[in-house]
Amino acid sequence: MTVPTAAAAAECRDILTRLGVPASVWSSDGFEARSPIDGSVAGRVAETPDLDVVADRATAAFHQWKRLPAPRRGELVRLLGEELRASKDDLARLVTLEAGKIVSEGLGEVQEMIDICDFAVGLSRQIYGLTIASERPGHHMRETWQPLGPVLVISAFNFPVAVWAWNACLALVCGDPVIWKPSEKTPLTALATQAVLDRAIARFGEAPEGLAQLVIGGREAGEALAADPRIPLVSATGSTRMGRAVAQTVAARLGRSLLELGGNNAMIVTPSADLDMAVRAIAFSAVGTCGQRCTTLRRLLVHESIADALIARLKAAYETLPVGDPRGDGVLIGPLIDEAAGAAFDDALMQAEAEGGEVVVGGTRGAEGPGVYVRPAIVRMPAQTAVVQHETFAPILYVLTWSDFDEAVAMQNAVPQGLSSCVFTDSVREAEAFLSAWGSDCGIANVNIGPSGAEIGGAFGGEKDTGGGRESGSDAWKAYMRRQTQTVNFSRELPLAQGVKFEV
Ligand code: UN1
Repeated sequence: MTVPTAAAAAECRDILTRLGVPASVWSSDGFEARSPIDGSVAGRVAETPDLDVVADRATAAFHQWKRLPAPRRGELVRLLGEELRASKDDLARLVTLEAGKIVSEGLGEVQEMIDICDFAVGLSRQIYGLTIASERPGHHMRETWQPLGPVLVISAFNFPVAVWAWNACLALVCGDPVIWKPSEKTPLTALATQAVLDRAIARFGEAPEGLAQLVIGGREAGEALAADPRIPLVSATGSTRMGRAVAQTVAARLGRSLLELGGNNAMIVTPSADLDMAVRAIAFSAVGTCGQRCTTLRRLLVHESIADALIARLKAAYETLPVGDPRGDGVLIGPLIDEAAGAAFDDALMQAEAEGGEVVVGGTRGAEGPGVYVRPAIVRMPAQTAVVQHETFAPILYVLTWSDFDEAVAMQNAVPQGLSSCVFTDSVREAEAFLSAWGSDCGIANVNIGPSGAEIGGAFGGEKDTGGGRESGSDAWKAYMRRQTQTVNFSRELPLAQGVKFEV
């Protein structure tokens, strides 16, 4: 493992200044923003004092924003895409510094923001409804999508800016103001993103005040806003525990929630699989982002005839994985976000061993120091025990074997979470069965690629404990709008539906 070289904090501050975030904002009292690279404190960010004002402003902004034609709203998002392109390197570097992602993944995250901007600009001219045949003569029926109102976006540390962009870009073109409560672990990337957005807003010229607000705060801030009836939609990304709490609060006031929660993603490897490809896919999806993606590969379900050979190849690959300062050339695995994540890694490995698991490789901590660096682990498990059922946000890959393909699919589905899944096979029968109604029960199902690294064009999200929400592409935009069924009578009669007679 390579040790951190230059103090991450100093670099953070340079970038913040370049991106236009004034020092007064990140050098006050409040939340400590630490770089996981070396534990240095990069800034202190004050909590947003008055959430009532935030909700009021968003409500006022809604009344103006919804009157702008959708393609005009799309113009703001187009400008945001331009600003993000101009700031890509700086913002990506800040993601590396604050979330610990390697350089390529930091850049990838900002690219994901740019991609959703492009998608949303196109969407702004494609908010299509339906026309419906009316049973009554001289009547037209149609279904129209209307702006919904302020959207609260609660995002997690692991995709500190892209998940905001998925939500915000769609919300803005749909006519909804956005309130963003980022993870308290990554306030600096949020401030920087807000500064980039502010430049787009200034160029746009007709955005109402309060159209896109940032709220710095902890759990209580998220809870208070989730309970606020002025906010019709709460889109939350994070742990299942957090999502359950948010969903209950929002449901109690009959609000709408869009949840993107934990995953426990599996890969089924069959005897016909191309093992060269499988090894590469496993490495990226199991150890990339240091195992801190909701789409991270956590369970490897291998046919018993190839298990030993595949594990041997993975063990060899894992032994030489470059772990270290994510800014370093060739480094593929940066730090865990904090010591609590390190403790969860240790605890899960201990529990796995107690439940009959055997650590094949990895599982150790790096040199002493404030950054939490670990060697990704592979653990052979006798069954999907309690630890395997649980999402530990760290690079631990559990390996299990099977003898019959139906058994493998049943194993893939036998966990509480339902985000992403995949099969490696050259058999069209197995591939299509996996994608069939009796195949994978997840929101995402792939063939011959890993479970992580989805493109923005598809709807992103999953079933069961993952929360059921869909964000990003396809028709995920409909969650951000209000559906209205409209009936227009252009005749001189007043016929009633279902043939009901009512003469007065
Ligand atoms: C997340 O980890 O919360 O599919 C999102 C992926 C990324 C998004 C992950 N595009 O891995």
